[in-house]
Amino acid sequence: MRDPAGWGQWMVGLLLAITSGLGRSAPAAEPGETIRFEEIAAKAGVAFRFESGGRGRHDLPEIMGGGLALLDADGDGRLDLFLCNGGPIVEEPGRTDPPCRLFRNLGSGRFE
Ligand SMILES: [Ca+2]
Repeated sequence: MRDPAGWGQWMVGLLLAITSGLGRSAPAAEPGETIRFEEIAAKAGVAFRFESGGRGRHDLPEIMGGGLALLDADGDGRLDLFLCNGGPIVEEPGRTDPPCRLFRNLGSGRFE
């Protein structure tokens, strides 16, 4: 089952905004200033599309969605992204569920 509301992509965008801004101070917004968000997942090297793994049974793993973790997986001092898809409780023969992905933070808002 796809993510019709696009929440997975929205979450990735938010994470990129958070991880790329770690350690920096945000400039103060001026009164009446408009805050804009920009979709930078592809530019940052984060190619991930959330899949719930749903089979229409509405089991807990189907409705809970995937997950994410910010961790320094390679010990370089930069937070990496681990993005996880959902999945069914019972495997179906012949069906392969989309994998979870680890994106290593290269710095300067780039991941691989
Ligand atoms: Ca790291």
